[in-house]
Amino acid sequence: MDMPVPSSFNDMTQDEQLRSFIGWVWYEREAVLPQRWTQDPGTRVVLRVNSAHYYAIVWVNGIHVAEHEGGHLPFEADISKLVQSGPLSSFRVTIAINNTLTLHTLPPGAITYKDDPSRYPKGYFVQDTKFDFFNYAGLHRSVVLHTTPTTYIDDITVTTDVDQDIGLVNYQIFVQGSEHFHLEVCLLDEDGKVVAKGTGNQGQLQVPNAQLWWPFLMHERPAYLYSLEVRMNAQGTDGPVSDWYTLPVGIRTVSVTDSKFLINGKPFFFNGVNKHEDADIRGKGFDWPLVMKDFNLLRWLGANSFRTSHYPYAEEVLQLCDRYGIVLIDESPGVGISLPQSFDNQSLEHHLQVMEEMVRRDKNHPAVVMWSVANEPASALKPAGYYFKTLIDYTKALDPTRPVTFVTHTRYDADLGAPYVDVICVNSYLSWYNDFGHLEVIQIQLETQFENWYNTYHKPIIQSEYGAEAITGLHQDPPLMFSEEYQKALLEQYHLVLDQKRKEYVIGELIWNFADFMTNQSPTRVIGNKKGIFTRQRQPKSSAFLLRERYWRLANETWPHRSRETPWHLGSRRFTF
Ligand code: GCB
Repeated sequence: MDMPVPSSFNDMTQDEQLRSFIGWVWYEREAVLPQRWTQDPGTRVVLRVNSAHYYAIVWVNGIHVAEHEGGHLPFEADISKLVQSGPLSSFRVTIAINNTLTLHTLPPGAITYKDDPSRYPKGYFVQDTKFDFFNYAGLHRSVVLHTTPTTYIDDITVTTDVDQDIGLVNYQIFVQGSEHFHLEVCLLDEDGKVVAKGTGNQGQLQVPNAQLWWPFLMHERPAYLYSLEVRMNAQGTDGPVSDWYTLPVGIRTVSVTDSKFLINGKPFFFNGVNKHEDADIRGKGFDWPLVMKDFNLLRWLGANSFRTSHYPYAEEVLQLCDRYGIVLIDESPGVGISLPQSFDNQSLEHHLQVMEEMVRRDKNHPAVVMWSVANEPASALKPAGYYFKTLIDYTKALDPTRPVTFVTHTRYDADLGAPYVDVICVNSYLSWYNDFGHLEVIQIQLETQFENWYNTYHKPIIQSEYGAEAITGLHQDPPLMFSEEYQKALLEQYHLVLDQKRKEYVIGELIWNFADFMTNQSPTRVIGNKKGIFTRQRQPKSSAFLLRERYWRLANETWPHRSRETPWHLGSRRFTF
């Protein structure tokens, strides 16, 4: 059958068996390459798969070229030899994908065989997961072919610092294919003016009177991006080779005190949301109109941040965050780690590998201000202490410039991972999963939650999830659960405490969730999770207007010196694309 890419395959047909399919699916197509690519031995042809969920094996003309575990991070294969060996300019690419989750995958899952013949047919099994979103599968992001010269710029690492009004841009460049090369770097401002130059594979550029990268609504000129142009010249086997790459660079600093999160030395508050990559029909497939709509809604809300719950999002999303000044907590797919087996060495080793791939992919985005290595693990289990210490130490070694956290729902006095995080991120669903229907207990319980955590750890705290389900259009006053009124009233109770604690050590609030999203079927889910403040089709519920009023007000109160953002302009519109 024809299958669009990018897209999840699950919702593409009327076939329930395909929707809930577990096992191998096979993607295959022919591709035609320009003759230039196939005839020039100085060209390196690369096949890049941006996301294949979950386990993928790739063949070119039937020859195995790559294998990758993990559904949210890219991988690539150098296929030059295969496509340059004959006169053919077309070739066949085959990608087999298996969406089975085990105790050692991220996220973990388990296949349970039901072997009671009086209740289940022979060989019957189900995929169990401990996370609350549908395990969509397929080629979720683009598969691209691109070229480089045979000696090429393989990677760049940029870190930034600020000394008085001088911006410091530290760079390190990795070249593959030759030992003998010459590198020139050049930093340009947004007007294209060169502001600093350097040579060699590492160094520091100094930018006097640097324009810093500031979050949306925190400054009159947010999200300032310089461009780092890297040019390489080398002597290849067949003569001189050159390669160049341009990387957007935001100059900013991030640091954490015992009660504050500082960006460029100033306290930053996460007025934000949690999201999912999720929508009708396409499932987790990347979709530009959807992404654009979401960013416009974020700005309409006055939200300045989100967490990539519960896995790394598409690179295009991170690029837009850089451009708009939307701050990110970048989360790994370590969601639902709940059984002791998922804390063993095999799982830990894979988790370290995922952090390595994620940091390598996302390290240069100024929008990313913190790594989250997991969401709601069973962090009271004995092995959790060693597991999180190792994972967090490793992530800090990979990137010494950003704080690291994981998001917890364990009690403050039982959490064995919390000692190792820089910021306490805590989820709670007061008056939803406990004391349901009793909004009157939220204030006292939330106050207790914050005080317990702060008095134990003296670290800043983010309320990293809170919320309630609301079926859009369902009204009930006085508020009852699942009505729009109840969702709104619950948020208002949280806000009363958050307003107080923001003055002390609470540094952020991330609503669960930005939009309704698909989950497994269960007696507590009505075609998915309905805790969105927008519907799955991105229409606002009453709570969205409440949040919008709150986030714009908080931004105006906290950062009053910024020039007023006019969200709507009259007159003609200019579109860039
Ligand atoms: C949580 C999870 C999130 C769920 C949410 C809920 O704590 O982190 O993935 O969707 O609760 O709605 O139950």
